[in-house]
Amino acid sequence: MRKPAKHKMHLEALKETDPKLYALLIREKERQMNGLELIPSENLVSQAVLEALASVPTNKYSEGYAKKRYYGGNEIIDEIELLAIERLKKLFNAEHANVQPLSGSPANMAAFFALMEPNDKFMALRLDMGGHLTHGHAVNFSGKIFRPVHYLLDPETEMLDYDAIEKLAKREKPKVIVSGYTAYPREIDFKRFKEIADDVGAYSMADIAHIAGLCCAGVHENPVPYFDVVTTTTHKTLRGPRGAAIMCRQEFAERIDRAVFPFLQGGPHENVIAAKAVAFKEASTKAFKRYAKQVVKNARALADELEALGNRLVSGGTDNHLMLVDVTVKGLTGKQAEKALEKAHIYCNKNTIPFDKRSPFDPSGIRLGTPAVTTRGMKEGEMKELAYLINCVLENPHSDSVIKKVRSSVLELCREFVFYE
Ligand code: DSN
Repeated sequence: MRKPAKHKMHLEALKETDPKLYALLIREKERQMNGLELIPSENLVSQAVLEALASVPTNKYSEGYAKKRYYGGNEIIDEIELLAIERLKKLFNAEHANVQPLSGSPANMAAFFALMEPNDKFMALRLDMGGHLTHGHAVNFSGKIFRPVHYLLDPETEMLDYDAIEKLAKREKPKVIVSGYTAYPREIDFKRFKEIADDVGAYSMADIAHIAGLCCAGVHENPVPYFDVVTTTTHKTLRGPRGAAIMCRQEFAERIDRAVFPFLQGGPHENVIAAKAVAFKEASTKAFKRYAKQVVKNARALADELEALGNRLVSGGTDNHLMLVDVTVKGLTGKQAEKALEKAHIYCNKNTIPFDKRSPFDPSGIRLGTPAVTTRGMKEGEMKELAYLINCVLENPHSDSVIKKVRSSVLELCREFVFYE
């Protein structure tokens, strides 16, 4: 893979009219370019995506759907939205797609309300095991309005235990079974999930927000063609603008569309939908398939090297774009590790590990991922170096001189792999 072309932010007018905000945006771009982004849910979008985001559909109200809007003047907006829908359907082999969800949480909320009534029971993985807040956490709508029954990971392997999930499903008879996670480093057997759901008469729902880019590139099993409903964000491995989408079988199309609008949302953000259309086109290219493969290769290289340097990886490694490192082995908490790495311009997030004895505010682990550094063009060699740098910080979190040395190596790498000019 060649190093990606350099991309630009166009801020000429802002520079004139609002120098204060202009300066902040430039500083944020510099921060992104002068650091290594290992938060697995973040990525770097192309200049074409940025241009579509900053385009005139932001001026337009278009409540409703193509040809059924509540405002006039939407004939071109209809074409933009239909283009995004057609591209997404083709990318994932979906029968129906809704590209209006503003973000991952509202997408999941719409899916839940399309499939369930308040108080209905559903199954999902618990947050501290790698699930998401919207998968039934007590502080979230999903745990307040519906009745979650959580499955857990196997305490020995720290992986999904499909036999235990099947047993629980047979006992609990949920209306929906949710698979797809926020912090699970292993491959998901979606076919098995579908069989379990069919067996107990539950709807199959997958939240592929994290792995969507891997699914459409054929690097991870794609559940869309045979699952009832699949939600995703568009800004993680899919490398599009911040937003979300829902795909489903035709029989759920009307329920999904009505749950997004008028039930949950108002006017869709059509400039973002235009940017989604750009990203879906990009994701259908051979170059994107190569990118997705490299994301996984890079994650494996980073995980292997971290392990070789004496770190403990949850489940012993990774099959996808992310990994969890149990930093208590190095005498640290997740919060301390995140902060020390941040000083060295290496960005990650503190994260619970399965059966964590610590609180989510200062858990035992950190979560690392390779989507953004792979977009910058880095490969296995750089991952090896990165593992060494991360390990230096984890072993010397209080040493200013070590952090300074690591930071200067990080800056050197960053200068070699510039993405935004
Ligand atoms: N915030 C996302 C993540 O970091 O995985 C999930 O919503």
